[in-house]
Amino acid sequence: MPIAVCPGSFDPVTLGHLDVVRRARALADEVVLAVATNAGKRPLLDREQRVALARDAVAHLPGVRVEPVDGLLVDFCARIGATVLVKGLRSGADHDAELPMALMNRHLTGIETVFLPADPSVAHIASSLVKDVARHGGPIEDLVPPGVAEAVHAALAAGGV
Ligand code: COD
Repeated sequence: MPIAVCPGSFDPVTLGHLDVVRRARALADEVVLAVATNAGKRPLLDREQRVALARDAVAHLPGVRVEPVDGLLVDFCARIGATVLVKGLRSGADHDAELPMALMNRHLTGIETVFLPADPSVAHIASSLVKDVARHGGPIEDLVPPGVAEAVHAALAAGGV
């Protein structure tokens, strides 16, 4: 059975990400949540925080671990013997953003990407919207795993954007 990698920025990890990870685990013996850098996004949380929050969030899931990724995602996958990437799709916009990455990753090493349609119960959740709601004083506790809301509020209070 393959090792699957669920990559993302996880700034912060949300209940939507966790749903994808859980469902990926049903398809693979081992799932690695890979905390990578999206060159197009400036993160609110530093990578150590994103990794720590994701580790707490998956601690109860057997066969799931969290790793930071430097450099190309496909090189990380090759190093750990992962043969498939698993990503969630919430909308046509996600598809348009994800398809070029899937094709480029396959061009680079032949790795395939499997897309899971977002579960309707979490399809409205995006890390960027979670941060925006928090910035404007709205409630985010029911969008993220325990402990994440506090970390987001603390980062915003410290001047993060
Ligand atoms: N329901 C279902 N899926 C969801 C939900 C939800 N509510 N929320 C997010 N997702 C999915 C997203 O569609 C995405 O597939 C994944 O979860 C991660 O989302 P984010 O926003 O945390 O992460 P991104 O999109 O910023 O991640 C981009 C990467 C970091 C994976 C990418 O930039 C990358 O691979 N970087 C490493 C360097 C590299 O290899 N670059 C070349 C890429 S071709």
